[in-house]
Amino acid sequence: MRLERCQFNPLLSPNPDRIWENKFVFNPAVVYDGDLFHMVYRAQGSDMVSRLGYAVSADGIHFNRLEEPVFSPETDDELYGVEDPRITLIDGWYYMLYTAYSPYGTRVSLARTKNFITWERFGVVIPDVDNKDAALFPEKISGKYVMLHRIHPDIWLAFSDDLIHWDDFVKIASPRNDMWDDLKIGAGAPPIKTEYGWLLLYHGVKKKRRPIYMLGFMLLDLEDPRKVLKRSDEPILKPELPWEKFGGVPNVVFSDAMIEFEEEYYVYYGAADNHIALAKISKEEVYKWIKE
Ligand code: BMA
Repeated sequence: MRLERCQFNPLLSPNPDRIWENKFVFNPAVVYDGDLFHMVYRAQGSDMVSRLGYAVSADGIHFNRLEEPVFSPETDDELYGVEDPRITLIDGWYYMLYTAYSPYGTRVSLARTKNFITWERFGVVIPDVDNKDAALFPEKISGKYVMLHRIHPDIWLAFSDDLIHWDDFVKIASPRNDMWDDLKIGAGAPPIKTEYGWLLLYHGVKKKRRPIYMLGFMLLDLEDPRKVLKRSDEPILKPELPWEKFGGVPNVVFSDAMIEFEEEYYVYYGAADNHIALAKISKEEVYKWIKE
């Protein structure tokens, strides 16, 4: 099972005319509202601070960007930047988990919006521990909101009544020796519900002198997402093209976004921490893997 790259890749590249995004654009969150594809992407410019830009598209391939970032560091926790957004629609709000990066480390933070331009900020929601790669499930499970997060090198869950206070941390998956994901793993996109379980796109990193970031799937139990039902033995996307192998950070495909569009899943990914690209797979192929 492999993702198929879009022929128009890369979809977005750094913009030399804009000081905040003239170096790198990568790792976007994307949501589809039934009409438009909304992209919130990570950008670095001359000062190397990560900010989030906004781009919109009618077909999921051709995106128009706003001139100014829509989300920039505001607090001491965000001194070095706001990174790697993942967006989930819950009760009419787009909730964004992102990494706040500062001299204190990396922290999972939360904000929400209805229009991608104005944001309500809640700040750090998992304090006191280096953490990243956080994503929300789109609905409550057994009466609780559920979050995926990453305490190095594993994928964890946390549970909450109000999306702000999180506890009951539990580790659900770890790197696997001698496999493609043997160094560390983290959630990719917010999970998508299927009749077979929660489909979770995740990234795995292979131990090498220069580590390689790749993508795979996990299937989590619908009622008890602590149970991992299945996991990719081989990566479904790995760095192969020149702009995936060479760039800001070489040998990286890294995703924060997978959406359902007609009969396919669209996976948006950052390539070499430098460009934004799209790869697709039919639902049928994924279901075949689930059932095999
Ligand atoms: C991770 C995150 C990602 C990045 C990846 C590869 O730790 O910082 O934003 O794409 O490393 O550099």
